[in-house]
Amino acid sequence: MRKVMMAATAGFVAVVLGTAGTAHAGKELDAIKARGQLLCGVGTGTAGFHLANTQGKWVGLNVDVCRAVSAAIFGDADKVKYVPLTAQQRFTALQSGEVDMLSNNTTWTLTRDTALGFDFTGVTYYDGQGFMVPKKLGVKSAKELNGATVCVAPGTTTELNLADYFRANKMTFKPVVIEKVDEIRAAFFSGRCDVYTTDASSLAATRAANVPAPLTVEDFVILPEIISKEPLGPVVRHGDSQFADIVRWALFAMVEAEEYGITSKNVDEMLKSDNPTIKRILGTTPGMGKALGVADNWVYQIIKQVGNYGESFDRNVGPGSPLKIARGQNALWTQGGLQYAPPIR
Ligand SMILES: N[C@@H](CCC(=O)N[C@@H](CS)C(=O)NCC(=O)O)C(=O)O
Repeated sequence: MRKVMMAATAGFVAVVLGTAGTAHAGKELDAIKARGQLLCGVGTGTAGFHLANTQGKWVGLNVDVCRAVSAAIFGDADKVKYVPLTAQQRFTALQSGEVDMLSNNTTWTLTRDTALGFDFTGVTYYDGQGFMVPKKLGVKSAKELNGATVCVAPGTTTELNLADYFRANKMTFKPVVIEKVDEIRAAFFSGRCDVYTTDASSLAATRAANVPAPLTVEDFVILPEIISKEPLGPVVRHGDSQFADIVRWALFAMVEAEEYGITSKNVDEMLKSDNPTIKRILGTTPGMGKALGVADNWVYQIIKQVGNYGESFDRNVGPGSPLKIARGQNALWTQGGLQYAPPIR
């Protein structure tokens, strides 16, 4: 009996060791490869994050995460079909397989990560909920919003935090609940509501890109209060850990590359680096790609075609964009921020 058990244990160990070191393709990854395209669920149109430009090309920080995943899987950042979704539509779209992943300013919460059957793979952008009001109202603080009419999107953490915040501060409000973001913006700018509340990044995007003439940016103020934590990140369905790992490490690779000074401009030069960490990251020392189940030059492809996290941030939402958002909490941990990638080793 003891012998049998030992033999069984040895067999188990052999199986485990035999599989270590190579990733096994899961069903989602197989389907993506067979299709030759990643189906990425994005928002319907928010400057800096996910927006189809005048040529119909999707651009933004969230779009870059889709592109990074595509570069890791296909060696080509362009093998992505973008599926624009409202906040209300996004979870059904992911559950039903209409998209492989979401990269659309979805907040990581416990219930979404568990009961809805999803896994969050990281944080693309650390955000928090804010309020925007017309300057002419003369409001300086969210605490002065008692009785206000508030525009908000359904199926969001925004809606829930709004109710909590007003209740906690013994204030009342009249919600104007609108699903489509362009209709929310139109309602707010036409004065149908006194206040627009959403993630502060989306308020900044809306103020920078969507104010209709003759109104100007100066006619609107974003109030100082941030009433929640909104860690926004990519989401996948439960069931294919390998695909989840690829999405997780594609974003980490962008962050890690920034930390090690690897950019889209210098990545070819960096291939000659003899720094052991950089060699592992870029695959000149092989092994990391194999462990993840992708090509060993996966990070090279991401950085060459998409850029590192800082490049993407600056270009899409930072100083190189109309949004001009400060790095703040989204600075690297080495710069006092929260962006931190575990080591690629
Ligand atoms: N982060 C909040 C709010 C998200 C939100 O309002 N929505 C998305 C829709 S997925 C958005 O960015 N809307 C603007 C757009 O569609 O571009 C949440 O996850 O509930």
